[in-house]
Amino acid sequence: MKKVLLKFLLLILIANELLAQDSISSYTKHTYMIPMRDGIKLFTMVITPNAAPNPSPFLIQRTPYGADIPLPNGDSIIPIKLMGSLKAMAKEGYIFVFQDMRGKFKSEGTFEMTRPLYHLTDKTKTDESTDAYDAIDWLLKNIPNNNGKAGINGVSYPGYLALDASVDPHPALKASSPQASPADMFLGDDFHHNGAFRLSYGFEYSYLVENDATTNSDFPFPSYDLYNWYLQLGSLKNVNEKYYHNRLPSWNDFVKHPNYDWFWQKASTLKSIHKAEIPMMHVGGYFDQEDLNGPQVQYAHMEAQDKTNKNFIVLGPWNHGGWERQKGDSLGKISFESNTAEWFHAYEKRWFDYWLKGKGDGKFDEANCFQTGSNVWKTYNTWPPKEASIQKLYCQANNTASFSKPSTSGTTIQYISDPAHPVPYRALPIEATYGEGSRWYPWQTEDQRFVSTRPDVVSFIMDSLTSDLTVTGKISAHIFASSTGSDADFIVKLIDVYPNFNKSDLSMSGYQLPVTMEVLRGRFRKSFETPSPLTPGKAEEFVIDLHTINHSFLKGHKIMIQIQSTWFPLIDRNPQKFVPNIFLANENDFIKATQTIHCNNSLASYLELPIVKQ
Ligand code: PG9
Repeated sequence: MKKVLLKFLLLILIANELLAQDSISSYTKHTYMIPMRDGIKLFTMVITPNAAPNPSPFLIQRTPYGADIPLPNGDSIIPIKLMGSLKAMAKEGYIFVFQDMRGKFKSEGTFEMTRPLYHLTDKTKTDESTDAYDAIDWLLKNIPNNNGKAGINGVSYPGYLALDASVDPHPALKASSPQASPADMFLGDDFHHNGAFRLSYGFEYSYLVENDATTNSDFPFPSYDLYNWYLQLGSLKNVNEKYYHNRLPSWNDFVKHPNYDWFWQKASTLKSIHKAEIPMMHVGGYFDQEDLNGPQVQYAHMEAQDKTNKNFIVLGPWNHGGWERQKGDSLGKISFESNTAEWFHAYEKRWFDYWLKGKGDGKFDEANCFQTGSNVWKTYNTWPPKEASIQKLYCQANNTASFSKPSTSGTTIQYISDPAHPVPYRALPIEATYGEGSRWYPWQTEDQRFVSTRPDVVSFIMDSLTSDLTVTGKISAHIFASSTGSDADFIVKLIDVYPNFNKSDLSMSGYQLPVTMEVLRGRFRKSFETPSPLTPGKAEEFVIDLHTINHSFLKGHKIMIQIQSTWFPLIDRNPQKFVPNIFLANENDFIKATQTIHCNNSLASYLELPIVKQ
């Protein structure tokens, strides 16, 4: 996300010669060090409209990535190229506020990764919620011509900060839009998914924000393709021994807290943020490579207590923050046939205009969820829609998939999973996550044919569909499997296989689009708090939450289920032998294992698909 933030801020800087172009107001930059309740001062850039006819509301973003822009205080600027919805909002006189969070860039204090909401249990403590509160309080009293109202939004870490700000909010904070915000870093966002450690991301991101408080840092990799670099790294204990030398707090916490203990639970917004106190619009992308889960689970969690209808969700066909800076008309090779980001910008403006300026009728649909495949925006009164009928798509032993339960007894499919030759999660080269030319951003739409023929990846494919089949809601996988090892990862993908021959775009012939995919670390199959070994050779059920989707598999396409046990270096290698802490495993703990997937009438592996009429 870092690159995006920098670009965003630089785009505010537009030369004065553009001044007379249209109705856009000119703005002035001022910076302040705003005192928090504990005396720590936070760097804040305030961009105020020069000739706003009426008092304006604040729209605030707080960030770990650097809030300032290279322009002297008091300079006049024209925000003609602001990103996303801010550009349209700027025409109408919002006061834009960008603040460095505690301990980053020009702010004082100490950075703490996803700082828990300490004030909830100890009123004397500060956190991201109290910092937002104190900043708003100061802004109201010190920035002239404000209308007494504030909104907050942001993508990813700034989205997480918007979510935190909405807890015990300042009375002037009238609306919040956390976008691509993580919710739980052990269960399903940046650092772990279902307990499996996201190696390349965890390693590179902790360096990015914690190597140097005053800037963003890229780890100095000696090579461009990092597949082999990560493989040669060997056991994760080499990270501190060879590179970090216990210097990065987040890496040390990964090592110290390999299970879902108090540390992860205290930082989980699912444990601390239960209801919408002010209007909330959660925004997420189905192909978000960093925080796909957060918006979905946080919305669902808060919806359970939403008695006054303040909780809303927008889901689009986007990667991480894809609605901010792109048109949203495509991702990788997949077209969505319209500018979905532009649709969202207009919607977000309408949202904040209503809550902060009283403009519009205030009628917002509960859920706006783009449907991929058919490529249309859909609205829903409940999300996911209740009318879906759950059908089980079964894996069959001859590598087929069908909606009927296998009738044969004892049939299984086997593959050998070798941590010395892990399956790459995307086609090589694997560039540094935020490095030059990185293909990290669209990887979740990548054609899976690059691994489908590997012997350690098994596929189950349906016949071509004779009519469209729309799946709207939560997908879950129920895989019955055994292993010769005492620990194992299972990665499950739901794939849309395009027709074999596409005359109008040959390169899409037979394309294997992963509609959704997820990993489960086997040791956590019964409990994320207390891992337990597998019994070699004993079949067990592995239940994997594959998130909420809205996808039409079109007539002529095929549905495919794919299963594998490594996904490297996105996910660290499971030693496949149960060890107390994988971060401290020895090299000889990593062993080959034979995985057996059961597809028979007594142990039938399947995916649950919520099927709707359209
Ligand atoms: N995915 C990033 C992040 C958010 C929150 C905590 C840690 C990392 C981001 O893009 O900001």
